[in-house]
Amino acid sequence: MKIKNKIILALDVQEKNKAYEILDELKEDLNTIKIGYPLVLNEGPEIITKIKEKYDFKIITDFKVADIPATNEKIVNTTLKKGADAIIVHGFTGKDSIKACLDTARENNKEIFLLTEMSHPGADLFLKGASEKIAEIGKELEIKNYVAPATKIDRLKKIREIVGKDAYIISPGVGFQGGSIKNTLKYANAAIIGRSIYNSNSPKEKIHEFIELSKN
Ligand code: NUP
Repeated sequence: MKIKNKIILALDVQEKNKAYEILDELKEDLNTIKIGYPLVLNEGPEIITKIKEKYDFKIITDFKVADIPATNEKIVNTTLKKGADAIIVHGFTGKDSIKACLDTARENNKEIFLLTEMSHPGADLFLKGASEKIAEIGKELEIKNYVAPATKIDRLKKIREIVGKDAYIISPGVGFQGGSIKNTLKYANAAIIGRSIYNSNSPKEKIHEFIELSKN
C-alpha cells in the first residue's frame, strides 16, 4: 500500500454529503482514507461501496474487530465484501481471533491492520502492558500492517523495533491529539489524521500544512 503524502484521512464525519464534500476537496492530495463507526453506523454499510465506486481511494475500515474467531470472520468478510481494502483488528483478543481475521482477509485478497497500542491516555492502563506481545504475535503470524500511536513516540519506536523495518505502520494521534507528523513519520509509514483536517475551515490548506510540516 503506497500512501500518498504519507497521510490517511480519518473521515469521522457522520453525514454522507459532508463526507463527499471533504473527499471532493481532498481527492488530489490523498489516495487512502479510513472510515469507521461514526460514518458507517449513520449511513449504513453501503456507504463503503458507494465511496469505493465514486472515488479512487483505498479504504481502510476502522472497526477494531475484537470478538471470538467465528464472529471476527463474519465481520471481516462482510466488511471486505462491501468494498473495503483493509480492516483494523484489535490484538488484545489473542492469536486465534487475530488469525481468523487474517485468514479471512487473505481469502478476499485483502489486508488487515493489527492494532497494537492506542493513542489516548487511558490506553496505558491495559494496552501498554500488552502491546509488545501483540506486536510479537503479529510478527509470528507474518502480518505486514500495524497501527501504533503517534502520541507516544517511545511506544511507536518500540513497536517498530519489534515488527521490523519492512512492516507497514500507520499511526493515529497527529494534530488534534497532540502528535507531531514529523516525529511520527520517523517510525511510521503514514499518519492518520482526522479532526484537524475535516473540522478545519479549509481542509485543503490544512492538509498542505501537514505535508509541509512532514518535510521540515
Ligand atoms: O489508538 C488509536 N487512536 C485513534 O485515534 C486507534 C485509532 N484507530 N484511532 C482512530 O484514529 C480514531 O478512532 C480516529 O478515527 C482517528 C484519529 O482521529 P483524530 O484524533 O485525528 O480526529
